[in-house]
Amino acid sequence: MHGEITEIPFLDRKTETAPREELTRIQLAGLREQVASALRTDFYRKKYGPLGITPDSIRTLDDLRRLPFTTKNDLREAYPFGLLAVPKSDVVRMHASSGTTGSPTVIYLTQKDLDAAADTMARSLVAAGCTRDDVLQNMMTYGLFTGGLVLHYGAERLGMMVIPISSGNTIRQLKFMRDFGTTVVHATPSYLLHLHAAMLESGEGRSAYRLRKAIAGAEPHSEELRRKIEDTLGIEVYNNYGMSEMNGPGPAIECVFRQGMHIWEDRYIPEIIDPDTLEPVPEGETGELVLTILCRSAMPLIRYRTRDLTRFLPEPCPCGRTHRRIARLTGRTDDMLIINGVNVFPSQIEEVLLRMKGVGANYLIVVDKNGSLDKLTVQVEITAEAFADDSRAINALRERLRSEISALITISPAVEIKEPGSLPVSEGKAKRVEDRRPPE
Ligand code: DLL
Repeated sequence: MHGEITEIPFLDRKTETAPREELTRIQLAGLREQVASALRTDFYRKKYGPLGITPDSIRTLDDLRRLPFTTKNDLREAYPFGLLAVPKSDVVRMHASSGTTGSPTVIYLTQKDLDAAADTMARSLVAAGCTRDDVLQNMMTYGLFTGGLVLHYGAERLGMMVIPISSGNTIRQLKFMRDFGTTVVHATPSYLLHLHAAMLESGEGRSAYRLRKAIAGAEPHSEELRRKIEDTLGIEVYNNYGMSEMNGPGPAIECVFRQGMHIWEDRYIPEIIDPDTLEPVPEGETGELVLTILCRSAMPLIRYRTRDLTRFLPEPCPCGRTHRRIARLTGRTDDMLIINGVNVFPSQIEEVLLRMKGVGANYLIVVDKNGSLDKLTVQVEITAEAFADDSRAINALRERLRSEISALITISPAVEIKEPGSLPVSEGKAKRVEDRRPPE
């Protein structure tokens, strides 16, 4: 299957193939530094102080297991600046993603952190076979989302020509791909399928394009879906995993062998735990990924529970990298939905519904497919009083719900107003989400 692979590209061969002892040494030094940095934040001082955790108390890497976990809820509690470890004047960038409620999850970077994030991203792009001769069209959203700017900086660092077109407007995407000879795209897997459908619709086959690769991430996808995209577009698709808390799209990517994602262990310490017992699972078994970031000074995150389920692939990779690989993500341990690459917590939608006058007792969040893209519908019962109103008032309520939800979660849902008592009432735990997307 890999007979055609003749060259294994590296950005930093020495580090990427470093022996385990060397990686352990780097991780231990990095962890001590992160603990020192953590003690400069209000949040960790409060958490670590009573436990007597100091950099000197970390003697071997095994001591990591004695440190408490950090969760998304902790980030909410520390919002906005409780996890900042440097003076605000040293921060040059912030990014944010969805929190479970109104407060977003925010990260901060100094110039040095930003350089490290760009370098990590460049390393990932090289591992996936990108070169400075490539033209990269970044179809992920620019702004607070890391898939735009963090990937952009990494691609520039590598010397690729970057087209910062951002997401959406498929016709323009195709025109730019054609006119500028785009060779690599960065997009969610669902958007890649959508792109292919639009290509066919435009009457021009894939031969009009010079595309050879896609870097795909930000949402779960199966091996079958990857193959489907590869076959339809005639390109190679590289799975790329990250999260804004860990500086976005850089931490783990597939190398040219495309058999699991190398996680850059000189910059992150990965652990895989049983989400119930919180103990490490035996190497190779599935559990929740826990990450400690070592390449950020503005905002430490130690033993951060990603909620993502994966496993280590213990066999050595034919590429020669020593940084361990993780398997394709298989799900999450919380109720976060990923809709066209955007993270949505049902609690965010509930928050809007609960504060709106006229909204009744029951609601249902439905996620479905519209072609290859995801579609979000919020079905909501309104009160008998509101239901008795004229249709203009009901339409106005629907529009307010739509715009307030979309202001909070950044995607616009369809809102269906329902008569009181018309939505199914579940016995026991209320069922608030119906994910009707077919398993790919
Ligand atoms: O999605 C960062 C990113 C951008 C990664 C571009 C890759 C490419 P968040 O918005 O914080 O950040 O969402 C992070 O998305 O915890 C996973 O649940 C999911 N996710 C990200 N990449 C993958 C992937 C970015 N390759 C959350 N496969 C993570 C499956 C993924 N799920």
